[in-house]
Amino acid sequence: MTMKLYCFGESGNAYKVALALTFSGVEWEPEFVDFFGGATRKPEFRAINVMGEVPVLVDGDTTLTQSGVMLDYISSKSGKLGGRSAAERREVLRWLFWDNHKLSTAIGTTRFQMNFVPEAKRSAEVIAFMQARLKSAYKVLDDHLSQRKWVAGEAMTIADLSCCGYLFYPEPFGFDRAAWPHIDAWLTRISTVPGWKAPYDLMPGSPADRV
Ligand SMILES: N[C@@H](CCC(=O)N[C@@H](CS)C(=O)NCC(=O)O)C(=O)O
Repeated sequence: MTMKLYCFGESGNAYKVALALTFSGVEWEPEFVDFFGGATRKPEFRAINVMGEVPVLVDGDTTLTQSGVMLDYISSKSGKLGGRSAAERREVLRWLFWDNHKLSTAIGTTRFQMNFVPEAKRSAEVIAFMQARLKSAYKVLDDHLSQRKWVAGEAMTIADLSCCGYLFYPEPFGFDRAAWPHIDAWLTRISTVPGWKAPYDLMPGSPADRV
């Protein structure tokens, strides 16, 4: 059965899941959510996800929210991208939790402030604070990748897909890819895996639709 991913192009959390579906060869289709038109605040969407967040993944009778849960589901169901031993799977989980707490959420908030909030409502202090925290996270990831090709284990896993999700976006959020050579090489490694597409080529909706 074809899985349905509720998503929109700007959502890095949805992009992680779209990459996992694509790389694991699962049949899927996007269901566009008009996030910038307020769709996630409407009762119809809250009936699908009480948390009011994108992404949502539907596979037959199973509805999942939280990108980390979806990544785990896709790797378990497809037998791909999940780590090859119990120790590797724990390492995968460790980086999924770290990404959700320290990397993706901080990038999402910073990028939203810098690009999608009306200019008059942007806060330079919030942006500077978030960017300082993010610099520490980039260093953790860059140092980790200086010793290895993939985030967890000997091959690409869902930990890579979770951590890379926001780093492929073109809008500015204070991330200078050239300043982090190991992250840079790892992003290139991921983007050369067959099937890879940039976020706005993999999911419907982009900032260009709103100009
Ligand atoms: N931890 C969640 C975060 C999901 C999330 O923050 N999604 C954003 C779009 S990328 C959203 O829908 N935000 C709505 C809100 O926070 O009200 C995940 O990994 O799925």
